[in-house]
Amino acid sequence: CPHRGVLHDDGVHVGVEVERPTYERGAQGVGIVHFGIGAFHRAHQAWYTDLAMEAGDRDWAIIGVSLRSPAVAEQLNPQDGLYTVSERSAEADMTRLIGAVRAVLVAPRERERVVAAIAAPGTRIVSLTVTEKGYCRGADGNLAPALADADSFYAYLLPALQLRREAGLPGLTLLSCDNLADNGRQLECLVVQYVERHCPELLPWVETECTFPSTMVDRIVPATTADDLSALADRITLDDAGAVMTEPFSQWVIEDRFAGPRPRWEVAGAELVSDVAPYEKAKLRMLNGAHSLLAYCGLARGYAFVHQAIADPELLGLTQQLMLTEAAPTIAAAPQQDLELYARNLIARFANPALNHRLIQIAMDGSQKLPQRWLETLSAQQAQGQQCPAIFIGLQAWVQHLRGENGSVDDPLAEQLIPLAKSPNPLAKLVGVNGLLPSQWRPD
Ligand code: CS2
Repeated sequence: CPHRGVLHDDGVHVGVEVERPTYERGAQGVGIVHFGIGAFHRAHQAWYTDLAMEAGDRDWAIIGVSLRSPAVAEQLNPQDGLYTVSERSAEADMTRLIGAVRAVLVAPRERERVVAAIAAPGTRIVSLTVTEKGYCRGADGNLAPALADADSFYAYLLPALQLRREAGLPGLTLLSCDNLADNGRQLECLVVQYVERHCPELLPWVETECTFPSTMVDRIVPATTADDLSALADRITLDDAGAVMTEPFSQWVIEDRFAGPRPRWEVAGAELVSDVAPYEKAKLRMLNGAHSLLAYCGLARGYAFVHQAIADPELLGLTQQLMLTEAAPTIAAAPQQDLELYARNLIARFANPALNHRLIQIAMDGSQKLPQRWLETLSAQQAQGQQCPAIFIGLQAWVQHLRGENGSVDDPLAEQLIPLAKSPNPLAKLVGVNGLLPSQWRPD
């Protein structure tokens, strides 16, 4: 459309309703390298970093790294890293232009640049949203050497850490922003195992100079569709190939354990705490647990979106049961946490009709998600002699999903899981025997 502008650094003419950074982007040094620059990072950590820069912080620009696909680099680099975040609700859409991302590297074809970016003196934080499977864990939760290959983030991190040590540079804060229980501890164990295997002499330096804070990250960010892009372009009279759509709500709780300086993310509402566990457990078991329940049960009933599934009175009841009767009693809440209020707010967020959050997006990678979302609740309740009927119904719907009843199955363990789901007595095989769940779920 000839009337639409294009995003780039010199002269961004966006409509008046679009908020935009007032800081000087060109004057910002790079402080963060982020692995996995998908829509979630752009609507969450990069958004917080942008607002910290807006509040006066300097030199926290982000180099984004894609481990596989060149898609985000192709969207953002021609736009000088600029993109918009739109917060959508029934009432209105609010759009902000984000200036925090400097550039996007495609790791397999820019190996040296990725390593150099992490090894650069200005870099102090390496953050990750590589999804559950990106951590390359085996069934026992330890590093699976066969998975942690040259294309995993470990292969870029290790040489960069070696360069930093040789140059006498400070260590890094390695910040997992994925939906794993104890994500900081898990990342620490896995990185230590990788370093032990490939360069044991670096280990003492990693252990003393680097930190691995745990985080709870929360913002619902559906995959952007072509229709979203064209509706946005009409509204802001600008084509943005990297636009992300999200909800007004956002939460980031971070364990205050940094190896060096950090942006003041708290100016945008991040909470720095000494123990993330209660927030992380509530989020994984209540929000994500409910999401997976709505995904498998909702798809089975023919719904496509979260807001449709939660409008079904039976699924609403099941979701409330999972959150309040099954998950909440397994969580030792922090004094300021009110889990009933949390559940009410989650239902309202799920009902947001403007988000168009697809159930099939949530249904993917069940083998990686269900241990921390359902099985930990189930195991804690079983230890008290209690059953979890809502989770049980969810597990049955997951088996149906694995049998292909909602279309093809997108899961790294699909090949192993599908035959089990199709065999007699599938749940016992899928979830473990004797009512005892291993802390890391094994498919066999
Ligand atoms: C969702 C999450 O796709 C999924 O599995 O449950 O991405 C969820 O939207 C986020 O964790 C919300 O913070």
